[in-house]
Amino acid sequence: MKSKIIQDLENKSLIIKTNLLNLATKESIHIGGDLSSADIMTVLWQYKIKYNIEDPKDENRDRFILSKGHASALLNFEQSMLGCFKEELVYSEYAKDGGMFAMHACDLKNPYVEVSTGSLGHGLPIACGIAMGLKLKQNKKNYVYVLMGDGEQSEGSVWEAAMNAVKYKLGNLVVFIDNNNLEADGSINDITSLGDIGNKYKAFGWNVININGNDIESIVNAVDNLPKSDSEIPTVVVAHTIKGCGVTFMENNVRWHAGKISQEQYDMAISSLQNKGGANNE
Ligand SMILES: Cc1ncc(C[n+]2csc(CCOP(=O)(O)OP(=O)(O)O)c2C)c(N)n1
Repeated sequence: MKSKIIQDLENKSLIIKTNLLNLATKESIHIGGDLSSADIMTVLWQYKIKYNIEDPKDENRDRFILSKGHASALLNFEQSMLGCFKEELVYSEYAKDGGMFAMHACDLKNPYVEVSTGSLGHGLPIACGIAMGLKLKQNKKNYVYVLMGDGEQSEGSVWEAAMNAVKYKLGNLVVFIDNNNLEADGSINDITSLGDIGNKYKAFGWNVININGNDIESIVNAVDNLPKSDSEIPTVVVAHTIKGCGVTFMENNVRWHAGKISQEQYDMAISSLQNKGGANNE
């Protein structure tokens, strides 16, 4: 039987996915990659990350960097669920001029965003700098979490950072890769021929964990068993996911990298989500 913690997180993830679909009736969002990352983000934000909603700059917070910055709507809903701001604000201000929430994560508009992202390949190098500062200069124990896409791995800056994370022994750095096998306009293999991501990181000296990234229990198990932040090897969790997870007509369909949905599509999407409760729920 599933524990109460797992059931609670599954319910929360379902709410987040529903919120994303609600928003997608009003605005074009990156729905496919939001849905593939939703279970990972729910475990991180509603279970794992040490965060003070009263003070987003609290020096004892864990850091989180959304390197796949186009999934900003997902981050917004996770943070509203945590209590950083009201959910209604996301609906009224997302992608609006002068509003708090941009289509890509923006720290100038939203104080709960650690670092502005959207241009792929920048999150990991920035996270390495932050992790070095925390560990080597300040002697702090906080973790630095990063969420990257698999398409994003084709940016060279990712691999420069991957080498440096090992060189500087950044055991406080934990990267999740949303390995949904699709990017904006095609499959990863057709575009970059990435091969086995985990083996590549292993060759660079990382601690590699492979999980089903659409199964809350597997994600919780991974974050419960992370090396201590004062260890010396950075960790990458390769999360095998489905783009559009939970919504049958969006799953593995590159058409739904981004888009707005009609009322009819919304109804279909919600009934699909409720039937499945996400891809791997029993
Ligand atoms: C440097 C850079 N090049 C191109 C883009 C345009 N772009 C936005 S999302 C995306 C696809 C990213 O694929 P992936 O990292 O797999 O994200 P996911 O499928 O998880 O949404 C691209 C190419 C960008 N944002 N930044």
